[in-house]
Amino acid sequence: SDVDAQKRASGEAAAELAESGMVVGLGTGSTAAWFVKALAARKLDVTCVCTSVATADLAAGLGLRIAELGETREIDLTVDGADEIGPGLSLIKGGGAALLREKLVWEASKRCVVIADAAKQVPLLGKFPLPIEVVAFGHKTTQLRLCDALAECDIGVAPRLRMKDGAPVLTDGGNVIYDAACGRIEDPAALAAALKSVTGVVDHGLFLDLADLALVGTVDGVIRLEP
Ligand code: DER
Repeated sequence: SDVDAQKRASGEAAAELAESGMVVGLGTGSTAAWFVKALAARKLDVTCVCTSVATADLAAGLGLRIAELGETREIDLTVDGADEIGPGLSLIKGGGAALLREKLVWEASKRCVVIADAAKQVPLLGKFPLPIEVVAFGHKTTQLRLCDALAECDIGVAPRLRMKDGAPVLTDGGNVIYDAACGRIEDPAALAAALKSVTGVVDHGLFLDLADLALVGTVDGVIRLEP
């Protein structure tokens, strides 16, 4: 499909940014998977830090050397997908339930590059439901506090527990995910702060001031977006 071709083109373009000797952060999701495959195909001497068990399994299967976050020197380059790319390369991530490990790897990286198909680029964040990672213990109580925090940001929606096959989706870290269909996020920084202030909230999918470059696959090829 066109979308898949755009994801693949952006992932392959990002793989050209890697060099032997680098420590490379590997993102999670279908676009990031194209990057991992293209990186492995280059047969560089790199050490990879993974943002999910799923990515680690893919990378190991392709023969990439893997190290745990914190066990290497600083990460030179992290490449990862996104659910939305907004103004200033502000992002919504977490569609793949990997946002916590992704954000930890991103914050430990010298350079972060987002890869995506053209549909991910939006004029304002919020159409994609914002993933919020919550400790499983008492999460229904935390959900009530999330409603209050969202209301304080003039977002009158109730976050919904993400389910799969009749059970709550659990992250690699054993937490649950709530998705808030905000619609429009006028002040992402204010919302990010409000969410983090709720006890039981581990983190959320707003990635602000973290992306250094976006490589977006379009019908006319891969375009570069700077913050
Ligand atoms: O979960 C994530 O953050 C992923 O990067 C996701 O946002 C993008 O997934 P996709 O590349 O499969 O669209």
